[in-house]
Amino acid sequence: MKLGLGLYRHQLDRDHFAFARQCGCTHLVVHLVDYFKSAPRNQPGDQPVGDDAGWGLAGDPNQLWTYAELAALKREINAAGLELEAIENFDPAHWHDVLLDGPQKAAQLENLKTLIRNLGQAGIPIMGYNFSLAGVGGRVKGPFARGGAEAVGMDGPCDQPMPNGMVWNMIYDRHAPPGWVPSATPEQLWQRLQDFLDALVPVAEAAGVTLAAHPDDPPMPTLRGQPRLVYQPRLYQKLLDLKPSPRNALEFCVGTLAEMTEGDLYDAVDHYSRQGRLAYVHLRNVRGKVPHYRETFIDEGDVDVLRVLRILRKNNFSGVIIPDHAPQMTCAAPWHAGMAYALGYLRSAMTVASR
Ligand SMILES: [Mn+2]
Repeated sequence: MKLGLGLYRHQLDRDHFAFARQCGCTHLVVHLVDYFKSAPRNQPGDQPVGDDAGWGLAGDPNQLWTYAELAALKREINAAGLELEAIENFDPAHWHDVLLDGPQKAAQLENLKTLIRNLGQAGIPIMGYNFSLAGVGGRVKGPFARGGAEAVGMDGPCDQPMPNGMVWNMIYDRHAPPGWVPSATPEQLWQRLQDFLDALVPVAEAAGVTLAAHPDDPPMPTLRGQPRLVYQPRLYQKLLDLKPSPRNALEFCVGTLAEMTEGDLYDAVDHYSRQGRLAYVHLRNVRGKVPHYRETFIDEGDVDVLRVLRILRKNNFSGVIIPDHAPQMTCAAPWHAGMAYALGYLRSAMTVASR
């Protein structure tokens, strides 16, 4: 098991790379989507939360991440003494019609294939994604963690419809006509995922890139009137079985699994890690379950983190673990302090779990 840190786009600089090294990380997971673009109510600094208007504007539909850009990023990260393990999340600008089954679906599937080939050529082994219409929405922020540290949570369901031009909690078309995105059925959404995997997995196999699926965060059966795919632990198996291939794998989010209402978290960790299908792991703690939960510090909350690590170790998981989110600590550098705390705890717990 290896320790990693996730960095947002605005954090991709030498200081953040040095910070990761100083915290004992050997690997980075990188977000290239700018979640904070033109978003006054969603300022960079921590994980994006936003409001009903989503996080912000999606990127440039005509600007795919190029091989040159990816290779340069990897070189800088390697020069800082770190490995680039994964890119996390596609930009809604590049795949909105794959999610929505819209008119540009075929062209956008070709774009995603190009992206996967670019990753493979640059030697980046994993592409994390979240096949979701509403995306990570409907959450609240407050002094929920120990000592009043600011964290994220959920206070009941959120089913206000999504405005036209929005998907994955971002705006991809500012000039969309007024109105709401019609609700898909769960069957339609699973079919769209099947189409995505049928198109992408063979390309990922040829490129040597693993596709890694994040579950729905928050794991509600519906959000903003749209169905969700992986909102119970057993539904991850359905995703794997749609396309049996080692390149169809999981961005295994323990915190999100802990927020699910069915099943046993430790059974789920055992079940999926035993199959060798975890591309990488998000590990954080949480108190409660949807639709009422709070993200917490890594050493409070419902999850026995050491027990999770021991199961991963037993099943020979050798990939990267990152704290996907951490509460913001009260100081001049709230994000850094929160992450340093989580990473220090995880580094120690990984040592203990390996004995
Ligand atoms: Mn996660």
